[in-house]
Amino acid sequence: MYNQHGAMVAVKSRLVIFDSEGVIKMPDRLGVTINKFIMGEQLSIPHATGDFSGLLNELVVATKVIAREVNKAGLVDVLGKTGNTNIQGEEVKKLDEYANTAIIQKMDHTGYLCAMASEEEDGIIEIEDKHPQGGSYTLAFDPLDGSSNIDANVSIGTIFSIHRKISSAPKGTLADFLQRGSEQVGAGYVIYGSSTMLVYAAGQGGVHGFTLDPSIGEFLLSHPFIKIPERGKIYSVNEGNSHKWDDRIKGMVDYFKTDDKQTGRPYSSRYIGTLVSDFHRNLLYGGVFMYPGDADNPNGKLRLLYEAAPLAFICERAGGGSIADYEDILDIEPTTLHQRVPLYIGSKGDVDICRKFLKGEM
Ligand code: P6P
Repeated sequence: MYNQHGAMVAVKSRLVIFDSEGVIKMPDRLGVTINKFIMGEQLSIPHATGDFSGLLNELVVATKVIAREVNKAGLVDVLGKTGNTNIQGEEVKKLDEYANTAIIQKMDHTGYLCAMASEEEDGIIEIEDKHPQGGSYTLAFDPLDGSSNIDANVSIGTIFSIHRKISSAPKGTLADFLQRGSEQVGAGYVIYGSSTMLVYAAGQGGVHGFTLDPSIGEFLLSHPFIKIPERGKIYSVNEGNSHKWDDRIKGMVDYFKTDDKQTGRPYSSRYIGTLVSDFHRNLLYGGVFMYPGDADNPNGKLRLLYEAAPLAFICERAGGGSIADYEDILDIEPTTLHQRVPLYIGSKGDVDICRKFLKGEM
């Protein structure tokens, strides 16, 4: 149940943290702050130095800063465009830029990172010499996913992926980012929606959700040990692209739309247009999100390193599945920082059906 360093286990669905002196009973599972939870997980990792915990806790603060600004959107001049475009050729919104800067400025002097990568930055973000050097981790992130929805007050999010530094160079290099998703040491996302929620998984641990209580400024444990249903009843895809799909994709989407009570079909169509929000709903309710490659964009739209891979890490830890064409997302060897991949992610049973269509077996 626990080792000499302690551990955190679910006992009769209540969370207790064991430490070397004894048992710290949770007053109730809603009273657990994310910081305490992260420390609890660290207790169960014998060789943990505390750097990973420190990194996560600093990142949590950055997301609170972003949440504060997102929640003011519409009241102060943070809406609208900056007039710039990013490497993706997408218009950069003021909140995009704010979120990007908030994470970089919060994380660059912690000493935990060797480098960062952001959807908003062309190359990797070096840790300047004036800051502590020698960090053991990389942080790749999409600072504000779904930003095209900002002005319409539709939920948006931050996605992050953490790898261990593997290069021998003194500073982080591109090679430290181009690692398979299965090598991630942690990943997560924040949704700025009806409430602000942070979901993460680390190491071999489970998937846990925390909801921000604005009255105390703390993320409190609200969804411990999230598991995605084996099959869902929801499919999420932008059918406006269907004229560009090949027959495999058309057959796949038609399958989910076909009336067949025996196999729980038709599924309901739900599409928010913000990846983290569509993913999060399917994680909790079950279902499959699809962003296929098409005639115009054979590799689809979504990015591997800071969108598909971190969500795939979360999904697999929650018992779900995630594939690109028919290769597991977590097995893909990245070649470039901003590479795009087709994405099929969600309930294992539903993703297996996608895989069969992609292989021409259905
Ligand atoms: P489309 C948002 O711009 C985003 O990057 C993801 O959050 C979302 O899933 C996708 O693009 C939506 O793309 O082409 O359907 O508008």
